[in-house]
Amino acid sequence: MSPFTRRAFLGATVLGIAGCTAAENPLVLPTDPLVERTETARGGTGRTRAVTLTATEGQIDLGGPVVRTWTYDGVLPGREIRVGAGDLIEARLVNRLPADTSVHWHGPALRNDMDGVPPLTQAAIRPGADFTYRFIAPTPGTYWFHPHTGTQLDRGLYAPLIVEDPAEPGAYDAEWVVVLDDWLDGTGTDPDQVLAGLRKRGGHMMHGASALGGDVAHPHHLINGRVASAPLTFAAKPGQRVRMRLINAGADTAYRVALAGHRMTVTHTDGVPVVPVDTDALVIGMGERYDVLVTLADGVFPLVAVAEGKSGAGLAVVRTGAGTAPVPDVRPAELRGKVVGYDELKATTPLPSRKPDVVHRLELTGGMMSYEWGINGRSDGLQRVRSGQRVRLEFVNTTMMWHPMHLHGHTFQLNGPRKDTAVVLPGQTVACEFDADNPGQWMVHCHNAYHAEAGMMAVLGYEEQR
Ligand SMILES: [Cu+2]
Repeated sequence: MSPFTRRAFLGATVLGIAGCTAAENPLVLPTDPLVERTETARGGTGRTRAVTLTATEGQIDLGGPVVRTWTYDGVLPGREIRVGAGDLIEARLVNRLPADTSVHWHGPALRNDMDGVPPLTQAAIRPGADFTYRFIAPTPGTYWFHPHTGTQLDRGLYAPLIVEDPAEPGAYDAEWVVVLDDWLDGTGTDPDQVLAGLRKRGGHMMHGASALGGDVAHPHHLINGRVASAPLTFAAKPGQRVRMRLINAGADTAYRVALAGHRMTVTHTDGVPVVPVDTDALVIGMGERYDVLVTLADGVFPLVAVAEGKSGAGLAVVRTGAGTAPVPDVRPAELRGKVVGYDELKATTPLPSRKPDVVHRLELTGGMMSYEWGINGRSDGLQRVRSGQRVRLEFVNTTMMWHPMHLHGHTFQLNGPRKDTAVVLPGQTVACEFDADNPGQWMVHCHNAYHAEAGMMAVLGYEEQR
């Protein structure tokens, strides 16, 4: 557990850790009536989707390897939650784990007290206890959910959250949700042991030929819970158009994804529509999502997710006709083709241009040897904003590692696309802007589960206006 997560954020202690002086405004806590008022103003459809998620320990078959791990309801990935934009999600989490847990809803601009970040936005859900998340999912998109507690993200606790667009033209015949994950839990180790080892011995950067290596050797790479030697098959007919929703649920692995024999048309970044762009392959950092359209050819085609800078890959099979199944280590030529970059992607509804009211510089700090990561050299920093401000965040990566930086409760505008998670390469500065329109206390952190737990996190805190 990082020093940060041990601190009590709720209540007056937040002022202490923030180094707040008497002259500074108090913060808008998750319990503030303003949070409720903001939710009410979202309106919504009046429809409710009620689900129960049971976080539980048990045996899972990955398609050969059987592991003891933690999942939602004994399945991997967990069952998807699918709603329409504006619907109310009522998700009861029952904790049958031997540890505290929480559920963070990754991507949607939801009410702050339902963001699932103990102790910042709620108390941890204790073993044997339950907690019901109730929030409007205001914006269509491909999202997902996972715990925001320790390294639990690197167990099997993740599932898609799909918010459909009632105005979607639906110009496709089928839709596949494709969840990528690096796996080590139950293979003779677990994420807590791995983190303890990184802290004790320091990490080893695994880069190979890629700038996007990781810190940890995950023995398996999964697509929808299956190892490459026992892949899932997506069946369709030649000529059909398919929307694939790609989600990287990994803890420490960027994936390079391609479908053999096909180009993909990118339509959404982190759930937000972009002007369509064709590409051979995509590189997806942890926490990122891409939606693509593909018109299927006739035959059998591997869908491959290569672990960048590591060995191994996830595999699924797309079958529209006759043909032999691909070998587990197939590497389609498209993987070496064009990879679309952020600068080639343009949001169809970009944030209107405006001078920032406040600029926060977030230096990503730390290193592999001591395995202490931070933002501006600390793990408990506070960046103050006020409702109505245009905020500019500048992520300045001073480290030798890359970091997928995620902001809760908002999407931000990059130079091109709008996203909620952005890869920042070693030595690189990435600037993003957003309008502060969702009051509360929000995490901004690295989505490498080990970096986050080793301290690379801060809070974007709304101040009360007086
Ligand atoms: Cu990181």
